[in-house]
Amino acid sequence: MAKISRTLLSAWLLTLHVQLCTGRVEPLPSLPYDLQYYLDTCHGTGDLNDKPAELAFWGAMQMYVSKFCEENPSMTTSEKAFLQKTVTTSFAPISASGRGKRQATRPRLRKEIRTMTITERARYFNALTRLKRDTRLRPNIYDVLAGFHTGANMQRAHFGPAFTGWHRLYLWILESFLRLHDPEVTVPFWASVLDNEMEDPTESVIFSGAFFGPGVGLPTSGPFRGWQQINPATVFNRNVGGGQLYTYEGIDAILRRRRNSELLFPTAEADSNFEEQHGGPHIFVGGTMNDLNAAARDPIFFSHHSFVDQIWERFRYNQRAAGIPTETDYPWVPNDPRYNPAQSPTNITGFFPDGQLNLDYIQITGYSDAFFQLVQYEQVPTCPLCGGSQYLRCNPTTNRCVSRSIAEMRTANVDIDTLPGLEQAAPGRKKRLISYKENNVCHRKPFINDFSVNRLQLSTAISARQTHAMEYAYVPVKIVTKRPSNYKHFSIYSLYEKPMNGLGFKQELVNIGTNKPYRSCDKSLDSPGKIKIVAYGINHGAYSEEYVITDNRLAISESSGVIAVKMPTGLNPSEVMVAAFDSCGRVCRPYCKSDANMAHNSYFTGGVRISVTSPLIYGTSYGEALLNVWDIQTENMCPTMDYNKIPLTFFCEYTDNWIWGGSSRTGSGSGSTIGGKISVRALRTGRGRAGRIGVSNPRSPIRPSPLDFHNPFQIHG
Ligand SMILES: [Cu+2]
Repeated sequence: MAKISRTLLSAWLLTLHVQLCTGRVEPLPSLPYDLQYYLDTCHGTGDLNDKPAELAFWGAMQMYVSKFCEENPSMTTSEKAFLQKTVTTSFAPISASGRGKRQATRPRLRKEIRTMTITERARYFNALTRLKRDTRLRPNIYDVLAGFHTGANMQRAHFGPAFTGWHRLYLWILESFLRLHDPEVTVPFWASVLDNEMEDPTESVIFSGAFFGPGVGLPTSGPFRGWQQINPATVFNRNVGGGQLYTYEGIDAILRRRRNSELLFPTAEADSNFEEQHGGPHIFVGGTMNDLNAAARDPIFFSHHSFVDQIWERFRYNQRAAGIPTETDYPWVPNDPRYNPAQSPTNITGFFPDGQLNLDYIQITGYSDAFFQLVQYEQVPTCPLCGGSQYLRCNPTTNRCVSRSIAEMRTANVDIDTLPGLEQAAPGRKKRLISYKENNVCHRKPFINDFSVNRLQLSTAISARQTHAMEYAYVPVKIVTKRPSNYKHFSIYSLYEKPMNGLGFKQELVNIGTNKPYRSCDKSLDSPGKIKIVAYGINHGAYSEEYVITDNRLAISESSGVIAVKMPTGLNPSEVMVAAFDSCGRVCRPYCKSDANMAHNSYFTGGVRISVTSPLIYGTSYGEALLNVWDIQTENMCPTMDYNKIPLTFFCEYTDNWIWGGSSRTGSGSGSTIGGKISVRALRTGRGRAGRIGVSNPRSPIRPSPLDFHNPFQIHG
């Protein structure tokens, strides 16, 4: 009897809330203007045939959340003097005034880190640690430099033509400061293309104590052991295994081009989009590196960017050979709103706190040919010798060098856990640390990340969640996956090769589109489908990740997970952007509960508002969220899940639709796709793939840059 009335009640509730996500998890009618702008910029075309959705989405979110970051604190007079002197000295050979008297200084030679000697590696890591302990700038020089890559500077450094030049200058500055401590060191490059050739790149020697330290969690071993004690507020962590490392194919596509406009936003070609490719390793390293505003706290950032710079120099070499003037090939169209004004060739790079120093360098400085004389790169190691490195081997099948794994080195009895000559990273003086305001650089730490994506140690993740139980609300989500179209390992339940006649699968359901996967995706086609769910705060800076397993062998598979969002209060509902991707970077479409029938026209952008109005659909802990949807109380009954209590569902169907639509050409509020289909066809027709150079992209033609409007969410102090 009680059961019947409960059923009736739920049926009534369902009717009441039709067209709404019940339980106060509601889709936002439109996304914030600036977020929509970044989504438009980072994608650029109307469908997902030409780029992995995760890369485009990630880029847009990184730009959006930069507004929650804080800049470096103001400096004392002596700090300013020190910074000014060091930078002026290092830039003398580059700046225009120094042109005539460029000295015959020995070029800084940057090598692949696995081809360095043990001593060279130890000296590089020691110089980093000394910089981290050097309090001539507060809290220390390393952290101040890492703070350059945050907040407003993201506008100057990312998603535009300044990307390559800005990071080139940034590397130069870091290296110049390192050389205060050891005049011989240069920033080695991490050619992640060598790790990408491995069966499992997460096992690479790169993540051993003799190189960059552990790939999962805090730097508890390796060269940066002790960094947490030097400054607990800026410690980094990692969570290797997502995203995609550099591929030879991706690099070749870049090197085939001859103009920067073919590589850089907003006009980059899909297969040679340099900045987008560079995002893959950021996501792969995960943790702090996954958060662009904090990424430079992890020293692997600079070796990743050293490789980015090496690739760019190879590109410039080809430009020179083709007679193209490298210094002036800066893609810029005045008054074209797709170009961020912060990246005009004459705009400041913003490395130094505004108005505090009499020096800054303009964006086009990074395109200077002075670097051609000042920096040299070794080649990426090639077969058969692979740079003579014991950490690399030649794969005769591909004729490419491959990084060795930690296990391989152990088998060969090579010590991979320690690095001789490493200096102890003892904490600096306490007095200095106390004066450091903890929030002075971006403090938007990833919330859940100290477990391995690869191994899926979910229990660790759960305990990590519980430490934050008071601050976060936990929202259950459902994941429905369709068997990936390229999954060939198990054919019994195929929807493609052997249609399941009589089971009612329609062709349009099983054959929707070809969402572009990561290039390295073939390796990740294991039977468990790893679905990553991310939640970015859009009216606050919190971020969380969750991983859910589905079964790729099945035609349709279902699972559930819990996402953490900042706890809403009566006055401040929590607004978040949620998204889910499979391990190939393909996007899953978000639906609200009332759309449980999976009607194809009712997915939405994933922007949701979570408020405190009852009935609460979230829990105050991970466990409570689970208990909300699982009935384990009833005696003598097998636990049952009430799907009505799950407000969000992601359907991983490998669609090629761009789900964060909202093109300005539609005229309506961006992203208001609830109950209305994004007109993919319309987007496609407008999709110009005109000439390689110049203005070919019709997306977001009239949106002014977000710099031009007031930002209601700006957080200071
Ligand atoms: Cu950057």
